[in-house]
Formats: sequence, structure tokens, C-alpha cells
Amino acid sequence: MLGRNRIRASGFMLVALIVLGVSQAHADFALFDNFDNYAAGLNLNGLGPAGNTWTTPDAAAQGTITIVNQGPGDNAVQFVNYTDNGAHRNFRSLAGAGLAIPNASTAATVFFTFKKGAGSLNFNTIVTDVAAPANLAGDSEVQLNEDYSAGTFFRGRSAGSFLLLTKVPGPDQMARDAARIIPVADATYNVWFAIDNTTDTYKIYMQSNGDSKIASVTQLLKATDGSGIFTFRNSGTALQANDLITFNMGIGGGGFVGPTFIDDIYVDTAAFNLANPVPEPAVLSTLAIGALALLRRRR
Ligand SMILES: [Ca+2]
Ligand SMILES: [Ca+2]
Ligand SMILES: [Ca+2]
Ligand SMILES: [Ca+2]
Repeated sequence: MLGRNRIRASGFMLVALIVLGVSQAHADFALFDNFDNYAAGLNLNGLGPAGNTWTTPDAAAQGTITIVNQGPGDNAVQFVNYTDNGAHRNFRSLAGAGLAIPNASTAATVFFTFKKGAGSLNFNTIVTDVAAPANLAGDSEVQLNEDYSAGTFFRGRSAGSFLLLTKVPGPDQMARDAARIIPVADATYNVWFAIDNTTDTYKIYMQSNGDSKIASVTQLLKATDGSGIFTFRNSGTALQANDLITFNMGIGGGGFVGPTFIDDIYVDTAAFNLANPVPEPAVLSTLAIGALALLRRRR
């Protein structure tokens, strides 16, 4: 039978291991933005470090893309319902943060979290070679889309096409279609773009504690053929000699129903990195509370 001190020590060790695990997960990712330093309620336009702020170029959108609080010390950026049918975009320089992905890079990773409310929507999250992208379309390279016109499915951009995403490989079209990823309302999606800029290709990985289809980190594939290599948007005919220098996000036009939340943008400029730089606090606190409860019960 374990003594009280032994149990208490093992409980503290569990907490210590949890904390250690968190710090290790951060090892190779550099934070681009987690929005936590901006006050809730502010317009995102103009926020950010001096000389490298977020830009909302569409006049109608300014004042509507805002910072919201999502938990203790945790703010995110929110895109809400729009009735003006205009573009609502916002971008910020990766290069200005020292996080450009050079054309010679064979392995880099961009991570972010995505969450939508109820209803359908039309949203894009993009890594691009354009310093001040004029759109969420042709100025994009790496691109995740969630489009109401396709039935609220996630889609990945591959050269000339948006392709529905599935988790099932292999020749069975019906099985692939049945396993398409449909964003669950209010579930947080962790998204990884694993980018090879020398071949202008990338892979898409996702994980969500709120979507049983992808409870663990899962590579998402093209529902059309089950393959998993996506091509930069502008590389349909020729490789692009392009550093990826900007993170761009938003709604290109009509049909958007929000809200949608983006948070925790991280970049690993030197590796394919499928660690989660921001393990969900709910999971951590549940574990920590469990350990503390054990201590209390044994006293
Ligand atoms: Ca945050
Ligand atoms: Ca968050
Ligand atoms: Ca390239
Ligand atoms: Ca381009």
C-alpha cells in the first residue's frame, strides 16, 4: 500500500510531466499571433507589433473583424455575419515576423486553429507569396477553404481546383465521400499545412477533440482520388520561385454566415511538424484537476 507522501509525490510528478509535455510541444514552432495581447472588442485592423500589423484592406470590413475573449487570457479573432456581400479579409506579414518560408525550403509547417459557429459559411485561410494580397483567390498559394456552396465541407486548394477533403484513402469513391470532413459547429480544429516550397506542394493535417472523424492528427486527402499532395494555387503549369511571406484570411464575398474564429497561428520554418503547439486547455486542466483531486482524496 502506498504511503500518503508517495501518492502526493506521484501526483506532483504527473502534473510536472504534463507541464513538461506542454513545453516540449512548443519546441520548434514560433508564435506568429495568438491575439492574446489585443483587448477584446478591438478591430483587428492595425493591431500587431510596430511595423507589422494586421491589415484589413476592405473598407466595409474594417470594424467588423474583431478580437473576442474565449477563455481566461485567451483571445481570438472573430469574423461575424455580413450582409453587405463584400470581401472581409485580413492579412499580416510572415516575413515581417521573421517567419517567411523561402523558396528553397523543403519542409515547413504553418499551424492555426479554426472554429465556426452554427450555420454555413464561406471562409479561407491562406499562406501566400504576395505581400499585400488583393483577394482570397488568385493571390493565394496554400489554401484551406470552407464553402457554403459545396455544403459546408472543408476543401483544399490544389492548382486549378478546390477539392473536398476526406480521411479515407483507396479506390472506394463512396467510402471517400462518406468520410468527408464537415466542420462541426463550435468544435476547435487544429490545422497543419506541411509545405514543401521547392516542389510547390503541401499536405493538410487536422485534429479536433470535437469531431470524432479526426480525433487524432489525421492527414486529409482529396476526395476525388484519395491522394494527399496538394499543389500551390499558381503552380498549375510551372513551379513558382516564391518565398511564402504572408498569412491571409477571410471571406471573399457573399454567402458567409458566421461567426468563425481563428487563433494560435504558429510557424515552423524548418520542419514538417505535427506537434500541437497549443494543446487544448480543457484537456490539460482536466488532467491537472484529476491529479489534484487524487491528492485531496488521499489526505
Ligand atoms: Ca488566443
Ligand atoms: Ca484559443
Ligand atoms: Ca516555390
Ligand atoms: Ca503566387
